[in-house]
Amino acid sequence: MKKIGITCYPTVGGSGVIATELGKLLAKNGHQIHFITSSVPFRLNNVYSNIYFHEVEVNHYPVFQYPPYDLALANKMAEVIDTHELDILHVHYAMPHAICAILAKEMAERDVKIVTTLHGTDITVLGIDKSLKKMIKHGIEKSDTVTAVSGSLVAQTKEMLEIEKPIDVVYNFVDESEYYYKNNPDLKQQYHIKKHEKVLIHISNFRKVKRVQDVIRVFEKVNKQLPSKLLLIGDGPEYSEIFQLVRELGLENEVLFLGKQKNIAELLSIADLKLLLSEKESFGLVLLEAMACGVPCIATNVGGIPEVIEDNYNGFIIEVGDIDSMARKSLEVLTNKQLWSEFSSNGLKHLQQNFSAEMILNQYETIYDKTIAGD
Ligand code: GMT
Repeated sequence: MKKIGITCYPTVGGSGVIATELGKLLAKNGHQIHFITSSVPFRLNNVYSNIYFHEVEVNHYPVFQYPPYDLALANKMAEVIDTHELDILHVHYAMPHAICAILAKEMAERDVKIVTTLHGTDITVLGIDKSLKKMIKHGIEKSDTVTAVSGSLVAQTKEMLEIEKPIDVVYNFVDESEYYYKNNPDLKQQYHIKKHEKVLIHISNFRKVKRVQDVIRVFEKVNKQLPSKLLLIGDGPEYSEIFQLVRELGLENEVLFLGKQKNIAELLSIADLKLLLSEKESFGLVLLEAMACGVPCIATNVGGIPEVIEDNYNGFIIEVGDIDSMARKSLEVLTNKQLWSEFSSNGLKHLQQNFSAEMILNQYETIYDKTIAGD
């Protein structure tokens, strides 16, 4: 049994999901888990006797122009390392979590080991920012072990930050006991979707990199040929622009804005096709969630996506912005029953072979053992 601290962004987002689900699986395997975050991670919705939550509180003194969250986090980490005798502090995201962990390790009396998992944005977006580049590099180099969620992210990190340190690829996973096809014929009806209408789905945080406008334009073309509806799940900075585009194209009755949702597996289970058309994506966890529910995917040829979707096996991979091809391939999957079934079952196979929760949990446990042993 190990005592493991976990720090992540606790609100909605793939990295928070992975960190929390990993914590839950580790706890099930007998480890003692300590979440050190700004609020209770949103996926931590039950009571677990060996999972603890330590809230990072920031005091808003008038002398501070900006409340020092990162320092408060480092202080809390150091406190938890010593009082709970942590063996490992596993932080998700180099910025700022790895930096805080390094500072905490210096302050703590106990020799904790730091494992940092890179999820993407800190490298692909922040890594380009000169004001943070040195800091991110420092966080990675001073961590005892670094993992990244795709081979593509490892390559990008090494290239952009000129890093020699080995970085292990540990793919993301889905909890198959939660994500599976859930038969619920009434749900389609509740959304006023007719039986014969095909359902396309997009799930994201509506940031610019997600190119949700492309999703709308692809759907417009599909909808001209095939009775269909588009479910948009999530919320974020591009929301109003997307809403405006849907109006301009006269698709208000065909596009359903569902906002943030919790029961994603149920919504995926009424979908026929998943679209993820981002210009940057280090992994694309939502693709795994779709595959687990038997939904074929169309996604872009960027970042870690080709490590998740095998072109013409469990979906199609298309160049960013190539709306015509995206629409053509969407129609192909949606109208060819045999192809759809092949993609659907290949997706499940691919998931079990490469991204099963058990397999990934094992990989992290091996990494913890090696890190503690100093290998
Ligand atoms: O995609 C986002 O904007 C959210 C971000 C996050 O913090 O969850 O996602 C990143 O981490 C996920 C979990 O590893 C990956 O599945 C996403 O591909 C990655 N996002 C990007 O690289 C843009």
